[in-house]
Amino acid sequence: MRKILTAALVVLALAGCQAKETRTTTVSHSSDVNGVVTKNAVTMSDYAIRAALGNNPNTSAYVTIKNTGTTDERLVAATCACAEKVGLHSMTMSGGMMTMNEESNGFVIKAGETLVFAPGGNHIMLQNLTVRPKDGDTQAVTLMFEKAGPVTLLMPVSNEPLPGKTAPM
Ligand SMILES: [Cu+2]
Repeated sequence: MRKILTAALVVLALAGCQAKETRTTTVSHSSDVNGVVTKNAVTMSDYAIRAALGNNPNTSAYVTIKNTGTTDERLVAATCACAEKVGLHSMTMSGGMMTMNEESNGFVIKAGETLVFAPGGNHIMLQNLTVRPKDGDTQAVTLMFEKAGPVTLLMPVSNEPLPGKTAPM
C-alpha cells in the first residue's frame, strides 16, 4: 500500500447549494457459479468529477456504489482518458496527518453494502491530467468491476456538494 502525504491536497471550496440533479446508473450481471445462478447488480449514484483547479495536475472523481446483488463484488480499477494515471484511494488519519492510500487491490463491496467515494474520504484520483475538466463539462470515467465488468459513467464536472454528502472540514 503506497502512502502519499496530502500536503498538496486541495480542499475544494464547497460553495453553493445542494445539487438537485440525481444521477444513477445500474448494471446487472448474471453468473453461474457451481451450478447456482446468482445475480450481481451494482447501482452507481451521486457521481461527479471535480474541475481541475489552477495548475494542479490532479483532480478527483466521486461515486456511490451499492451492491444490490447476492454476491460480493469488487471494484478493481478505474480509467479515464483524461488522466495519465487513475488510482483508487482511501484516506486515513495517522499521526494527526491525513494520508492518501492507493488501494491497489481495489475495494470489496459485500452483498447489500454500499461503497462511498466522497470528499474527505475515498476518492478516484486522476493524476497528470491530459484533459482539464471544466465546470459544466462531462467526462467519461470507466469503473472496472470483477463481476459486473466495465461500466462507463458520463460524469458531470461539478464542484457542487454531492447530494446527502458533506465534506468534513
Ligand atoms: Cu488521492
